[in-house]
Amino acid sequence: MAEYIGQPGQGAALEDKQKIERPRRYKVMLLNDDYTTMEFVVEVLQGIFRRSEEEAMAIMLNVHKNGMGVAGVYVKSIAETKVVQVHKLAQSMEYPLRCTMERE
Ligand code: TYC
Repeated sequence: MAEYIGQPGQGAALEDKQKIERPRRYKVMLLNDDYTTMEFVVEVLQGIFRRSEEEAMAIMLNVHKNGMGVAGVYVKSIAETKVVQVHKLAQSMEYPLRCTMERE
């Protein structure tokens, strides 16, 4: 419950007795495969993860070399939406691109 302290009219301060926790964040990961084109992965990173062309290229190459990598970090509902968007777009193009999320 929030309560006001201080004198009325003197710029009352708001004190919140509930502990406010920072929402948990989730890493959305892209996984490498042998079939999805590099161009498509860059498009996904630009279109869904709002990365610049340079960032998208660097992330894609990191995933290509190391097997997986972080596309972005979000609160849970946004991360879940991104995973669904990636899979829908990849399926529509018949690419096997996989995307997962894990708690930061
Ligand atoms: N390894 C793919 C290729 O050589 C490119 C690729 C990169 C695929 C990242 C998926 O998450 C991925 N065409």
